Amino acid sequence: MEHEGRSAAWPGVIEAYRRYLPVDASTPVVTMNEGRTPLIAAPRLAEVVFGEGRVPRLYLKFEGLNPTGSFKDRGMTMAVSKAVEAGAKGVVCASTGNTSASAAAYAARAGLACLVIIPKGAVASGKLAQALIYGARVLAVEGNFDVALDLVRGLVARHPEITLVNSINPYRLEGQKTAAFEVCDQLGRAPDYLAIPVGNAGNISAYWQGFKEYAAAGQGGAKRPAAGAWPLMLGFQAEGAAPFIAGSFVDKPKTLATAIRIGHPASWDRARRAVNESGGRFTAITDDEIVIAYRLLARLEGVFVEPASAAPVAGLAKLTRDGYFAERGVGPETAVVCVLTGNGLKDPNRARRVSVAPEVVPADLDLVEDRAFGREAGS
Ligand code: AN7
Repeated sequence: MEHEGRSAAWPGVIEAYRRYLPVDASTPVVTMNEGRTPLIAAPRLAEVVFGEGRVPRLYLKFEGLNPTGSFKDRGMTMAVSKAVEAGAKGVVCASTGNTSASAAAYAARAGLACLVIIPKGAVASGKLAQALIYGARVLAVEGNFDVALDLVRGLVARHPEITLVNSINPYRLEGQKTAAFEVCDQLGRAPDYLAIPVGNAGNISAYWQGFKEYAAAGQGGAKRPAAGAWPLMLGFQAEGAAPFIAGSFVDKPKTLATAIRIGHPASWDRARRAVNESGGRFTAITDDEIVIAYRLLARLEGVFVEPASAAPVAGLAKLTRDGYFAERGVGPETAVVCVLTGNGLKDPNRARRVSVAPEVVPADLDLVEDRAFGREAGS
């Protein structure tokens, strides 16, 4: 590990990667010790996703284990620290849910007010619960995320004392790029492929920036001189909310993966550049494919994510079916990292809806045995 906190408790991403970040000794660091999420080997899932034959090594970067349950905390520690440094009175964001949960938590810790604008009825229950309990003021607008983000831009134009903490705030991506550093540190090199869901397109842009900066600093590529020092970037969107695949903005985005129900991605140019420069691609998958991947992650690897985070797993399976990996000669020496952006507990209703409800049984040993082991027992 390259970070300076190696022998002490993990200090959070700003202290761990301070030399790569726009902070100095006077920046008040607002942290919940986010980052250092596990990179989990997933051989059982890999067999199913990549099929028989030359199966690459699949790793899951489980960002759902951050303090508020998503990757947003990496960017929020930076954005809120810089807001405090600049003397902001509060922070504001539009959100499909995770940004608001993270902003509300870091604002609480910093003693700042937090205002959140969400699309009414389109935020998973756990995320809304978080924003509320952390003490944010939450306004639900009749409109989608893109409408909410426009409103927030208008608000900060009128109230410069409030800092916008969506990913158009450059400090957000600075923080989020540390995930790419960690992947390189954990793997001992840059992966060959990086699979990631794409909504507002900040995260794919941040990873790409991170891989390039780490390579430029001599990190992440040293053990693999023959290959590139960065991965091919594979961005995945839900079919009903896939502006990058359509090549233009989508006005009425639709998908059950509410986190990525976004039609006008703010980081449009940066994300396209990440994919083009790396030689990767954008791919759309259906909601049905997302749900299959969502269940497979849980059943084969014990990893419970929210639906948006299953999108890249669904996408890797689709690319395999389309012959993408066979053409490229992947095998056991190939490392594929899949970014699992959010925790499954964010959206418990979805998990229940795609599962068999528990059976009610009388408290009787014979009856319980019968139900559990008898002919009627479920699979
Ligand atoms: C779990 O919270 O946009 O492409 O407002 O919550 O960087 O936007 C969330 C996005 C992927 C997409 N996975 O990341 C918000 C918000 C999860 C997410 C994305 C989001 P970006």
